[in-house]
Amino acid sequence: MTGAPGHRRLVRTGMAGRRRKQRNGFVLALSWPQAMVEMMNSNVALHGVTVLMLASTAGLAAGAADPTVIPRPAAVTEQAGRFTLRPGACASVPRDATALYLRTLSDAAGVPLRPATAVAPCAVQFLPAATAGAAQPSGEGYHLRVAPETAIVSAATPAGHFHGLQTLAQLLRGAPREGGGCVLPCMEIADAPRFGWRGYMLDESRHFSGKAAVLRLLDAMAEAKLNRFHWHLTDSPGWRIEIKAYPRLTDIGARGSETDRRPDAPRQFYTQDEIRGIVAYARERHITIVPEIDMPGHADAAVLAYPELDGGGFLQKGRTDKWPRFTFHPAKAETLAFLDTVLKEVAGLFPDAGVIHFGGDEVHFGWQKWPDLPGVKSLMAKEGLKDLAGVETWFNRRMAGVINGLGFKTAGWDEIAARDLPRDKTVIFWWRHDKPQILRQALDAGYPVVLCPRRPCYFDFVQHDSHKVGRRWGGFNPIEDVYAFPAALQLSADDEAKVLGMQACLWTETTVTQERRDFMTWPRLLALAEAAWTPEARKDLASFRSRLPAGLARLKALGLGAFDPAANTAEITDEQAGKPKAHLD
Ligand code: TNX
Repeated sequence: MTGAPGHRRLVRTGMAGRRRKQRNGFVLALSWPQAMVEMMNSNVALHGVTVLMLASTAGLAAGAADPTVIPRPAAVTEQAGRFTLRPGACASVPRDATALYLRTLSDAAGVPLRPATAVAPCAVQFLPAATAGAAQPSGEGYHLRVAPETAIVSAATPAGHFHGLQTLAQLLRGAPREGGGCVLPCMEIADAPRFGWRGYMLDESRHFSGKAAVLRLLDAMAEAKLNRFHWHLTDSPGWRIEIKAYPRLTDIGARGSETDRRPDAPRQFYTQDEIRGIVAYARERHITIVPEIDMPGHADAAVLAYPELDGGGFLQKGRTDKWPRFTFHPAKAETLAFLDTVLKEVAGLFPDAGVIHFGGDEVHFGWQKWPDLPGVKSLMAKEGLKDLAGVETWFNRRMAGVINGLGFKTAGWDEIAARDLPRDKTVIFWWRHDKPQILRQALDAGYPVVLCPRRPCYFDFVQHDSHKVGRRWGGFNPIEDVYAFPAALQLSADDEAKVLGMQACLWTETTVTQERRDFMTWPRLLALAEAAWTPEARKDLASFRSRLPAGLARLKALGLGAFDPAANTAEITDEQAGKPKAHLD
């Protein structure tokens, strides 16, 4: 392991480092022992992982210095020499994921590989962290050493190995071919994420994506090292998850969508078997799926199926189809028993989720009828609740208790920041970008927070000023804003420690077709992935732009359409995607 001497400058990440400007775009060659010394001296730790930032004033070969990897690795060191992955080479990969690892590497390199059999060292090796030398990767971090004879990924966890696999695969995909082999410049990468929660939320209710699209999405997310898929499975237009105890939820509640209100519209939902399969598929790719069952608002579909749960709603702009049954009756024994049972089945389907999201958003839009509901009146008297917000708080606490009792943390939209829920068992999703005081309140109260403010994290907002379809709210969400996030929040070190991470949310009111959902998602989700993974001081928009063409080509190969901001490609609207006219009775 030798680094090119004589032209080294170390830029540290961490709170102090983040404020320091990187004066050039190159990545420094630095040997690990020296890196270690610097690291020990610097005493900078970020989320328990020490990350080095290396920069150089020397002109290094671009291929190794800024490899075409998204998200950009925390530290890259160019080394002398070349590594060639030849057809039939052996790869020693994690035993429980042999097929996935071999397929990923073979496909990326375009050469067949074979699993390790003999004692002789393989060309590609996945090893425990202890073999990585002094600077040990931990958690989701990994080291990748591409040497003349071997490419070695070391990590302390299966997730770390998996992220290293994705980096190596991206390098191989972009590598030149020579004599049937795939050639990489030698280098070392030391990488670890800035945030532990790097996510994407998909609204399945307004318009349904379905299993094939979700699996494709999970593949692309895994390649970008995203690790949370927040699955918004219920909302007013449709209930999308089979619940065995309540079959009408899917017999009735799963019919139609935001743009198809026919009572005999086809049912669109995930069976429990499909969900188990998708959860397993995600788990293999180190993505945790966090299910959301929205309550007590956004409940029309469930209430349509079980009218006895009705807590009333409102009519939107005089229309009769939106949303007269917006809330669950918050104080009725039947509602509580129903939700308890639903949550129990959900908990069984997502055993590793850690968190169940119970929504909690926008309840006040539809609670006008609550004061007239007999159960609500008696609950208020019995519990001494002064107003409807008090009823909402009582309901939130009641349901959070159930979720916690099932062994999960509760997640909710930022409305629940005022509910005084247990700090160690509650995660707040800050979404109202125009209410920074709510983020402040949540952080000051000691809640862990996922950042997903409408601007720039809602992908139903348009991404280019010329685009006609989609939301705007004092602006829109171009890829540059996604990439820069969350710098504008100027999080202190204390704040950042409480921030779990960030996610994009695709609400699907204005995305009827999969083509349009993909168009709104990509490549902004690559920008979000880099923003969530790469240390702030290593983020570089020009570098990201230079790596984006490879990212777009890969999305295409995965069957995912995308906007190309550099070429300003045509907007995909549902009409262009060939969607038949919406059915609005
Ligand atoms: C607000 S975000 C909502 C969603 C909508 C979205 C549209 C949130 C917690 N509630 O129900 O789909 O805006 O941008």
